[in-house]
Amino acid sequence: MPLPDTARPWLVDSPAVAAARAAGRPLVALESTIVAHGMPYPENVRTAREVEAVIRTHGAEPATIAVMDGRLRIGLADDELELLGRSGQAQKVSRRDLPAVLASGEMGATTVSATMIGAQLAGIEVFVTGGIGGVHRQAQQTMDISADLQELARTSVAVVCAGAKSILDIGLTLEYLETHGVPVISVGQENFPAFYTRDSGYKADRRVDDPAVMARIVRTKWDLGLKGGVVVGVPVPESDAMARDEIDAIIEQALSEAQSRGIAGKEVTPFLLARIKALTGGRSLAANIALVKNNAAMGAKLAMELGRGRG
Ligand code: PSU
Ligand code: MN
Repeated sequence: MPLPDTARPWLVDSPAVAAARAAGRPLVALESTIVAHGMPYPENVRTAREVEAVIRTHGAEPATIAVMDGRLRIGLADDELELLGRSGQAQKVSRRDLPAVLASGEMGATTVSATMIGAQLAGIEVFVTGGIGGVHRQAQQTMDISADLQELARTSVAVVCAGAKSILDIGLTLEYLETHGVPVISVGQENFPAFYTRDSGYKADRRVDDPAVMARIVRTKWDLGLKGGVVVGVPVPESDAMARDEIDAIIEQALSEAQSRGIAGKEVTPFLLARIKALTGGRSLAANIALVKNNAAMGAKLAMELGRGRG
């Protein structure tokens, strides 16, 4: 999809991204909320750099997306990544927040939804993250459904993740994606993964292990003019997965704390992530780091296959 002329002034490629484009090397988008709001410093910045390195190892070029100096930045230099991860100043930016944060010149960390928007505008077809947002538990009362899901319904980017955390109602999240025609692929197993654990207990639409087959599905969807994303769920590596009973109990506790403190709106997810981190004594962080790097390898392979098909 060509970039609208009115969007062009708001976007800027990093030198590394511009060079990869010129060389015809596939790009892989990365989000920045996971850096600014999803992990503590300095592990966040270190992980972001390691994830970028994994993508390069597979022949693609990473493009971490964020808002800085009134531009939607497609790719960040090392010092910019450091600033984003260390300053604690970045706003959490979803679709709703993007216009105001861009127009204000504030620094913004993009969620899955805003990163998908940036990726599509920049012509990037694959985006790697840790976990997607979804339908929250009790959404029947709160109507708390992540903007990530609407974005997957409308924006044509393949999103590689380790599933959704069970802070969410994973069953309802999958129902929502079905309603909006978003294919959900699981890699190496039938069931959709649950971030810290490999099995959510819910079936994905389809198991696909081969990135070439995955690329064909993604390309076919878009060839047909069917707008919207594809979710690729890669289970956390066995050796890094957490024990289900342990993480379930911690999530229940974090959820009840959020409720009793009246946490709402865009604060809910960051609050839950921070509490889970504290309550697991950092063990959740190790799993989180391992799964993002694992996702990066799959995302890069998918981007290479999609690039080959285009070639
Ligand atoms: N889930 C995670 N880690 C994260 C997020 C979600 O396991 O860092 C972040 C992502 O940026 C995601 C956002 O897009 O939280 C969703 O926020 P909300 O639930 O407010 O839509
Ligand atoms: Mn929400």
